[in-house]
Amino acid sequence: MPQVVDFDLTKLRDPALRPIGEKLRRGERLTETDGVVLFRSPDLLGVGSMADASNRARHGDQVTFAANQHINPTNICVLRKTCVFCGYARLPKEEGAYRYSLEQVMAEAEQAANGITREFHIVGGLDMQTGLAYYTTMFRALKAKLPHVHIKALTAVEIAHIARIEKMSWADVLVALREAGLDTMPGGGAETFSEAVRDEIADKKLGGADYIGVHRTAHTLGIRTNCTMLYGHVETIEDRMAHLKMLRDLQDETGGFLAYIPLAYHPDDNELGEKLGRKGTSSTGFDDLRNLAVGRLYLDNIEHIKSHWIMVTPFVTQTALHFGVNDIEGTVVREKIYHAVGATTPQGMTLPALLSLIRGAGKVPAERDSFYKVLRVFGPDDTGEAEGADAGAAAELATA
Ligand code: V47
Ligand code: SF4
Repeated sequence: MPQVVDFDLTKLRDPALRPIGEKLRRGERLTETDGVVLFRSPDLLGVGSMADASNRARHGDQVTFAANQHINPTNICVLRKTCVFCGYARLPKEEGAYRYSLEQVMAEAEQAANGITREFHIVGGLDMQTGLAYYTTMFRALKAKLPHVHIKALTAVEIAHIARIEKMSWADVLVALREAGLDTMPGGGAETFSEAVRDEIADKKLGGADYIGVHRTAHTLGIRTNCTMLYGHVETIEDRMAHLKMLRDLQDETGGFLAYIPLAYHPDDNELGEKLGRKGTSSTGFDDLRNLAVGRLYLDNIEHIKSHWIMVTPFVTQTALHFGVNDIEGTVVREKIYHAVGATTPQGMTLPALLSLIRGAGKVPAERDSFYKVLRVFGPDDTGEAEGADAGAAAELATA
């Protein structure tokens, strides 16, 4: 919910931002029109300083991260030809197509057996062969082997896909997955909700209203989720704001979103990038920072704004800590989706690297669990070395 933010209006060079700064000072909610002004203003520092003030009012100088590991069990996807922005998916017989057996998933997860990982982030393609049983078996096996590890799995699009091939309702699929071990859901698959945009970049994908519908169902069942927006492709500023409005409205209704993560479009090795002639030109740092700042200011009912360093580089993520961001993607271990479309960032980050990134911005690092409970705050000289039995994942990471 909006809160009164003690903000110094003299920081704003663009007069168009002044009414927005005044609203912040009165604790008033921003409108979609305000959002358009924020996106269009040349005064990025003005926008950022408002987002920073709002973020500090909630989180002070603390920046959180989780020790997580991505697992992408299959890249086989029925939408391979129609999600033209995706470079990760393959048709079943295409070169590079893969589908992990349970043993392969467990082998990848074993990397976590040394105690590093607290969360698995599991997402993949819409594969006709991976129905409900594939995932319930996987989640049960993971929980049996590593009961302490949180399972954040399956986007709304994957839930709807499983429901369709199993002829079940979204709710029944979610209940079955939860019984097998699913704890929360990631926010992927949202792209940009505008129908015109979807027609151009993902015309067969679950629409915006249904993405919201699956998340509403999850929230109603008590399953918390994240939300995202893919930006920097063919969408307009108005499309972005209409998308954010749908997210904010659902959050008003359910309060089920934990975090918002804007995702920067990568144009390499996908049909859309070629069509747009954008090879090698990802989003700009300017736009990355602005998307995060607008997320913080407009989505006043979503507590956590996360920067995904894999997509926008660790350098932009570090700067974003002064543009409204209080949470950064964690250790990851191995990332496939963005590295299929031109991401040149590392596939994982060690604890010392994360700590120095956060401290380098003058912030205080803290490890969190998947529900954002802070597990450990790192003091200025804390290297993450173990401090007794409870030092946990972070300590192990320091030596990894
Ligand atoms: O929905 C696909 C995106 C998303 C490209 O919830 C692309 O904590 C850029 O949602 N360029 C999946 N992006 C990943 C995701 C996510 C990531 C990190 C954290 C969380 C969370 C969620 O990846 C897809 C799609 O929007 N994607 N292709 C591309 N060419
Ligand atoms: Fe499949 Fe997701 Fe890629 Fe679309 S974005 S082709 S649904 S893996």
